[in-house]
Amino acid sequence: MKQILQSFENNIGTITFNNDDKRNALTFQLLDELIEALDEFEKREARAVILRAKPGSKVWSAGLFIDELPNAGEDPLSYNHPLERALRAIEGFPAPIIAMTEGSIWGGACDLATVCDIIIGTKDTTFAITPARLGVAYNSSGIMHVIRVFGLHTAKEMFFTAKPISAEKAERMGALNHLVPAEEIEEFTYKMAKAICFNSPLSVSVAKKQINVLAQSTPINPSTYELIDELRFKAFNSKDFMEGKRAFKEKRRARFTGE
Ligand code: YXS
Repeated sequence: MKQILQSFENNIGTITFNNDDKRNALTFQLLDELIEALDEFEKREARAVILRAKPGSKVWSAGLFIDELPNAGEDPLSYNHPLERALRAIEGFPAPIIAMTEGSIWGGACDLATVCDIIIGTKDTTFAITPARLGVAYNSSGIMHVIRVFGLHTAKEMFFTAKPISAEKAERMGALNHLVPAEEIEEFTYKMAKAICFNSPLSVSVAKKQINVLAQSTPINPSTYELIDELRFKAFNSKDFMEGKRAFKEKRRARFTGE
């Protein structure tokens, strides 16, 4: 069964998560289908794309599919991981991508939403980034997405507590462009997408690229990069990582030892 639904109308592409039984968890299959849908929308010269869950969803996405997380010693978020490829596909897509977020957003899905160009939510939209809950260390590009969108202190609170932050707080931080009533979010989002479609696609595309490049211009020297890589290896090669995954499957709180 396809784990995303896609449609294309009036230059607007729509991708709808279709993995309800697993709370739209981001499986390798769903992520590959998302990348393929974006490739098709680019060929059809989409002028805006909307990424959404089904209307009225309580969970926009539960994050990476934990059963597909690797064993100790392998990077859970390597450069060529399907999530990383999907994030780059969104960032590099020539037109704006709007995350229409109904429901709670977890882990890697928080990264997916923050890399979209615009996020529209309702009062039930929450954001939680959860590596600490599993005993892993997120990757640097994903951390940068969260810092850039939520700000330094809120990003630290999210990574340290692994607790959801509310739609109101996300809107105050500028992470949510708009917080609208649930019954209006679909009309509001498509109205914004249509307004974008009326503008010059080249000008909009160049603006997206310029803003992304300027926002990411942070120098980092190689030894700092190597230090971070070493720290991440320690985390995803830890007993805590294994305990985090086991606890999730056994539906119990993890007992982390810091090893
Ligand atoms: O028991 P069954 O077979 O029905 O399956 C259950 C859950 O196991 C499954 N499910 C997931 N399976 C794999 N990976 C997931 N991320 C995942 N989330 C859910 O879906 C079925 C229904 O789940 P259930 O009964 O818990 O639904 P609920 O409505 O009571 O609760 C919804 C959630 C989202 C609050 C709850 O499912 C939940 O807390 N899910 C895990 C959220 C999470 O910790 N995600 C982080 C994944 S790891 C990740 O993204 C990065 C590596 S990191 O951690 O670094 O950010």
